[in-house]
Amino acid sequence: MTTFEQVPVFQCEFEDDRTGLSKETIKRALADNLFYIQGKVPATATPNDYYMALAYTVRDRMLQRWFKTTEVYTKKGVKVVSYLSAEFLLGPHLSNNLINLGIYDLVRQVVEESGLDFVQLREIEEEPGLGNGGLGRLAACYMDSLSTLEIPAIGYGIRYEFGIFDQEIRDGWQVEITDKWLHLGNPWEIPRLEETIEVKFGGRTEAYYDEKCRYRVRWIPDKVVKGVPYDTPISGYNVNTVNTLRLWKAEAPESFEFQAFNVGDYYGAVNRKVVSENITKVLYPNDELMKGKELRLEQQYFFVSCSLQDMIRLHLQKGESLETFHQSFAVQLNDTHPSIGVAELMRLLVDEYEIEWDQAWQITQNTFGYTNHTLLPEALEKWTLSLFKNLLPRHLQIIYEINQRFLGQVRAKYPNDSDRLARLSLIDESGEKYVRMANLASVGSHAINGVAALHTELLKRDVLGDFHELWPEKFSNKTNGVTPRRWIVVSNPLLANLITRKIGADWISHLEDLKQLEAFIEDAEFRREWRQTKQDIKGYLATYIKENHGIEVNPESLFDVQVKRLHEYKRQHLNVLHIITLYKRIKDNPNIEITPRTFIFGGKAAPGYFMAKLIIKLINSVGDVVNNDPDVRDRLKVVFLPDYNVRFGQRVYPAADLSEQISTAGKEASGTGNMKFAMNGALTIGTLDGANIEIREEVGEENFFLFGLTTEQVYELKSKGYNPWDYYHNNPQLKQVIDLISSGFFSHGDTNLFRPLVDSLLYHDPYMLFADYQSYIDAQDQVNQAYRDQEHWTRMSILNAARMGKFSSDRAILEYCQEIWNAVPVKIELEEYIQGRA
Ligand code: KOT
Repeated sequence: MTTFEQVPVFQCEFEDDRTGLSKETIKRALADNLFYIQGKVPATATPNDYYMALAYTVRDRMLQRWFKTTEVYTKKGVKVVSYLSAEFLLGPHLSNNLINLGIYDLVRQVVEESGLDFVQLREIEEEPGLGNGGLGRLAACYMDSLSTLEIPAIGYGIRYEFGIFDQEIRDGWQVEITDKWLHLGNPWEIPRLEETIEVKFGGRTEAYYDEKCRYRVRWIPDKVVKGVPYDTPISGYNVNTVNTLRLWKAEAPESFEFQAFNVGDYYGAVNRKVVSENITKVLYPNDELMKGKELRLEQQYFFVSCSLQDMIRLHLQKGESLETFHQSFAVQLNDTHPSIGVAELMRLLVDEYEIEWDQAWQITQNTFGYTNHTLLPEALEKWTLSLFKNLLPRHLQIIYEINQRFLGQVRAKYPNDSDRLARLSLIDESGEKYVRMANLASVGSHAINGVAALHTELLKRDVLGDFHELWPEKFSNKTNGVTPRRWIVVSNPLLANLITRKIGADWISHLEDLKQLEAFIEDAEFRREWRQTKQDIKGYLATYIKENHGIEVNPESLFDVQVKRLHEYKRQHLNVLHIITLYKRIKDNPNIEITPRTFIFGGKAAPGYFMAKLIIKLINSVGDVVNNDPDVRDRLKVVFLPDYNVRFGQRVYPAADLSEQISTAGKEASGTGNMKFAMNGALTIGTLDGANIEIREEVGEENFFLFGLTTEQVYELKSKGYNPWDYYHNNPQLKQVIDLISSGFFSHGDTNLFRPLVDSLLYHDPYMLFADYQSYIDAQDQVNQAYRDQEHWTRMSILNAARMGKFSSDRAILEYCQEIWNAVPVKIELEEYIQGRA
């Protein structure tokens, strides 16, 4: 059993079933919640009933802190960070809250003493998969750190009824299944029906003169939708702060139904309701791809308008005037998805609260910060003018006005530079006209940041180069981080305990303390324990794979893992080329000495992304051949684990020996999986891309397997004309591998199946796999060599974990607080009987 002796447990002087932490009280609370909330007695209760009772028991123990935290934030003078994100990829709440409250072992014990299976109950929780990947998971890590650092904060987003689809693999292909995460209820959220907000859509605008003869515009919408807030508590680790994640659900307002009923249009009324409620039905499953769908813009505007109106209400409730709005809220735009907020805040201030344009603009710019998460051109958001005008006619006028004033400034600074003007304009007029959301976010924010050092440099040079020239002072880098609570303590309790036994538990909220582990590097017993821990965890994963997927893997083999969304730039297919290379070596020389490896893949492809789906099929097809070839003698195994999600991440990061971070240099903005692996003692094979560069700097180049072209070399090669065909012809090994795929060897003789993939590589290879192939294979050969020396490998593994302090989301959030948000911690004090002796 895991123990966290050093983690303080909140204890109570005075106990009741709602807050008490004695074993007896928790036991009674479980029984009470089962009866009074689930309406069940043990004789009829299902495992889900017990899970629900357990979840309510834990939630009850957060409520006092949550209430107190919210109360303090309504006080004058407290600045609140408002994190606006279309995605929050939270993952399961139960274990995380138990750890943050310091009651994991206690509650587990009580559950087991009550004759229940704690692990079974824990696994019942449906994870809220309200995000696609990195961007949404980052938002979740940041919420954890904001609470842990006692920063007043609120996360605003969308309560999708269906989150990221569940993935099944049939005949090697991805099949998408609806994610019905709410089907058995969600005990972690509380609807706040009385704080519902109205959002307008469509219609037209009308100019008029007010009573003071001022020119004004009013918006006459043709649709109004209600936004109902659902609040989820976000606990901090070992502190009283419990912040709020407020997610909006769309509902149709009654008034519209009645109107329709009155004219006898029953169908129309119900249909309108359905259409309104569609807004928050489903998460768009495209990662890093912009699709100009109207419903997507509706989603964005819906949650942003609800959130800004909510903030204004809170600000006014404090008795403040709107002139000081930016002193109450620092609003961060998680990429451009919420960037319509710039126009919406202007509309609210100017149209609804009658503030003069210039002052409203000051407030707006002082309020917003903008984080960019990608350089991929296909991910940059833009909306056609016609779509925009139909849905948000007033916002389009406001954007024109912002643009006119902004371009006036640009013209004054750079006279006669029409090309620059065209690039900076909020409207793309090069062909069909578009609103450029990155330009709107950049103009409307006082701070713009990238998510890793290289990414920020490229942002300043390329995508936002003109903005950087104009306002260099707005730009800064905030390298991403991840929360060590979820990504070490919750997911890897064995390693967490080993570390805590050596250096105490402070590292959990001060990750730089992991440095202290370096003092034990010469301690053979410590190295043995470290190795044994990794081995045990690999054993658990091997059992899981056997039980759930029927594949036998050798826990002694090197676990080589690539888990992330499927995308050509992430180059899962380069990994496959390596597997085939090894396979070919075995086939050519069955007795060759080879380091046994298990290749583990996981990740979802956007449903409309054919090439990504074909790569999944290729992985599974190669796996079928390799796993069943007697010549291989189980020395290589390839498993694609379906439905990669946060929960599975928690299982796989701790078990990895090798972390695959092999994107084409300049394409991965940061990556955060790379951090989770290294924190858990995996070594990285990677390119000089995103945060890999900084990870390598921290862990030392001798503890990192580097390969591939640099960003500069990628540009150079592209500009002088890259020809993948030359690499194919000049590298016999590569040629053999590609020819084997083309020959139908992995597709039952079908030479057409993988042709689109092979042709794309041979004739275009936009992500330059062929250029990096040999360097990748050489680096993998070094990995094999290194893994044979287990003592040395263990040292490298320890050093990787020990040097990951920088990549805590606590460090990242502190930087945002100091350099962008101007936000400071606010201690939440509890009454004596709740505070107890903690
Ligand atoms: C998706 C659509 C539009 C714009 C950006 C995205 C996006 C970017 N989705 N995920 N990302 C990832 O964000 C992570 C957090 O910053 C990065 O670590 C990762 O490199 C991005 O790919």
